Amino acid sequence: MRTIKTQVAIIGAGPSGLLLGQLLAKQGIENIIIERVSADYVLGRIRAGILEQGFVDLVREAGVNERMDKEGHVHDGFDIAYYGKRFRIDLKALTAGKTVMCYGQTEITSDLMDARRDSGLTTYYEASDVVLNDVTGDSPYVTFKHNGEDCRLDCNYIAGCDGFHGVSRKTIPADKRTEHERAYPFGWLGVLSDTPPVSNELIYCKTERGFALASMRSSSRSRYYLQVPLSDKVENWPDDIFWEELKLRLPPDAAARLVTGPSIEKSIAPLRSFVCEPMQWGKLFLVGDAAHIVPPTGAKGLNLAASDVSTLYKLLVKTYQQQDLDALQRYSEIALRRVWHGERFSWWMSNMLHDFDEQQVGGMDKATFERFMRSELDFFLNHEEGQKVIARQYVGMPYEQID
Ligand code: RFL
Ligand code: PHB
Repeated sequence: MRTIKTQVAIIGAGPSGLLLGQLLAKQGIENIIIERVSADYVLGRIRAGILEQGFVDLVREAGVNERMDKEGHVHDGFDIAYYGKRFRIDLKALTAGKTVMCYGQTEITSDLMDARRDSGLTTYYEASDVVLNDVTGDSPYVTFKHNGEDCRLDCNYIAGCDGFHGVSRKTIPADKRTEHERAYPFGWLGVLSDTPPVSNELIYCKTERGFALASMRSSSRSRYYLQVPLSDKVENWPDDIFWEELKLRLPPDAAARLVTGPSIEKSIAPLRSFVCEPMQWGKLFLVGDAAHIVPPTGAKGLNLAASDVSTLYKLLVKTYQQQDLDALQRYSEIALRRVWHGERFSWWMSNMLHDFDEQQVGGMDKATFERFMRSELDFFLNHEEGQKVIARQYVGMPYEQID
């Protein structure tokens, strides 16, 4: 058995784990990351595209902002189109100057991996049999296999950044955690293509045929999504069928501008709202998708992960630099306050913009629910106060001060 020692063991090298590791290292707090798959596999997952200002600031604090600041695009607004109507949410005007940044999760992850390697920080990729031990005791440790060798990582604290399917959350005994969940009866079929986007801002579209989203990664790379039944398969969507259906769901002017081309990635993601409470157990702290999932409609998943990272990072700095050993007790309470804001916003946006194919939604028949949601859209989009409510949440609620 190989024994290694660090201050903070981080489980998972997704954006949460990598960003936390970089921030801690900058403050002189040692950390080691253990990741189940290879770095290439992590980079192959196409996910988020929209970063809130809080996330951008945190990346800058970590000193990994050079490429993001050069290649990321600031978006001042986005469109919501429904049943022939179209509204622009002018984020900048409605929030006194706030905006979001369009820069792919893949790019951020790649930048963080490069920075970690350049700083000489250790990551064990392709680790198996990861087990968190003695989490409520004084000497927690993580055991795992790496390159056929049994390893033991002794540490002070464990950050569970291992996503929804990881081991960290399940380490908290079932009777000590509460899980809140809403699974939606549809998924998003996503396509990435090297074609110019139909617009220079995102368009969220509600139609009788279901939801669609026109997004992008750059001026030459588009990301589109279609709402599809949960039972659907990627094989049912050859490129030409995808483009045809997208055209039918986009507003006419955007459809006319649509440039099609071969897909370079195509996948279906189920939609889920999920929160695990509390987000800590002894010396274990859950971060990002390990603790909560949102449907992507509000562009909040990665951004909530970033606010967890920020909270845990600041509390760990207080613990190590000010010997404030009680600081970390506040983690779950602080993190969950912001998480529930993001959960509610994402759930609300998902309800308003999708076509539910369940017989019953929210205790009423589908047609009645649909009328409520149309009325909700009419109400919020037709006056500035309503638009402000959307804009304020889309750019992201402020991070709580930690003193
Ligand atoms: P990740 O990215 O899932 O990373 C977890 C890592 O942990 C590893 N792991 C393990 N490691 C060791 N031992 C184990 N037993 C392990 N089990 C798992 C995994 O291999 C993985 O590398 O979680 P993290 O870091 O918390 O990051 C969360 C984000 O990935 C996620 O919230 C966002 O992608 C959500 N999301 C979006 N968020 C936004 O803020 N804005 C968006 O525009 C946005 N769009 C999206 C999205 C997610 C999507 N999908 C596919 C769910 C669009 C889509 C389609
Ligand atoms: C994306 O570009 O992948 C994206 C953008 C906004 C969302 C969800 C996904 O709400």
